[in-house]
Amino acid sequence: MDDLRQKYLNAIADAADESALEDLRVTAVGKKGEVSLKMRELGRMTPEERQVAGPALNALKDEINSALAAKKSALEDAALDARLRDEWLDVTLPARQRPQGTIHPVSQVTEEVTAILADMGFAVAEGPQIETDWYNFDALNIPGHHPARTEMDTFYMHRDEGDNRPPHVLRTHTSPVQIRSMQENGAPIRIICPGRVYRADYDQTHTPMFHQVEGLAIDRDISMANLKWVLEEFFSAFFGTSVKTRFRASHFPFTEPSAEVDIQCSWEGGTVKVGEGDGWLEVLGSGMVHPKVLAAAGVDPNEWQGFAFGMGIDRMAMLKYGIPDLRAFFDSDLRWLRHYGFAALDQPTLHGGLVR
Ligand code: 2NM
Repeated sequence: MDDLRQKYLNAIADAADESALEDLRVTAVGKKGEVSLKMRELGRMTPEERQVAGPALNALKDEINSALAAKKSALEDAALDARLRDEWLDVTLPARQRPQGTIHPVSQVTEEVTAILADMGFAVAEGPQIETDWYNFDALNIPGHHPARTEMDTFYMHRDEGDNRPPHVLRTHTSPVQIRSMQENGAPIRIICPGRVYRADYDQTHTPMFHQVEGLAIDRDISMANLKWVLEEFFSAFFGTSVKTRFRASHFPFTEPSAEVDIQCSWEGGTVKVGEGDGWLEVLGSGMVHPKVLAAAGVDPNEWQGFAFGMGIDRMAMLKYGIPDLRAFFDSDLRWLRHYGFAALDQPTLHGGLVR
């Protein structure tokens, strides 16, 4: 029995891993293991022999089981120590650099304009960038012979011969969104429509795609006086300083009367500064919505009236943030985007004064 004990205790001590240990358990104390076979011999012994051998065999079995358990836990500890040694992480290392985008000035200014006008009760409306010529022109009282409708100014969608759908265009202004909103919601209505618009024009100050925001306020007694207040309030909030405005009589097919709006500025050393000096800068078109336009949108012009205005977002961004060249807006030059872009968390709020 001592030989048996020594043999198994040594083998257990030398076991390299848990599977070797399991093999030893089976050969020593398993059902057909060596110790178990010895226990079967107890039956053939005299009672006196059995009284000595029985407890001794049981003690041996317990001793081997304890040694197996102790070795198993020692192997587990060793495995854990090895993992802790090999698999460590240096959590003090600086994080990897991740590419960091910026908010485009057009997005930033769209948010700023929206925040100011939303605070005055205007909701944001959006619509398709491909429109029928009815929504883009006819509903806005722009007649068939008007120069704006020619292919010189407007992008027409290709149409196969025999295609009987009405002509489609890339919208040249966001006014069709306002027509659609009036058709859907009727009056009273107060909305702004920011978005992309398209005109066949490309030079120093024009890109074939640019951004516009148009406003519309229709109710029973809205007048030019309300328009003037909204715009003066808007420009002062946008530029963060009180800005004088100048209304000049003008003409648009979709408004009557119509006014172009200039804002006060100074010209010094080739740079424009808004809200100071005695110069003027044209930034906006506006007027009282033409009765024919209201009627086309399903709003009764005998009951309702109101103003509309439109301005270029890209141009407002150039003015506010001193960006000299419009074409660079759409070059996707990363150096330009990093220079003129805004941090993602630097969002405009009214209480934050809207300024950087
Ligand atoms: C401008 C100038 C004047 C305008 C008119 C409308 C509509 F759809 F309500 F008739 N929306 N926007 C408008 C009026 C736009 O942009 C220079």
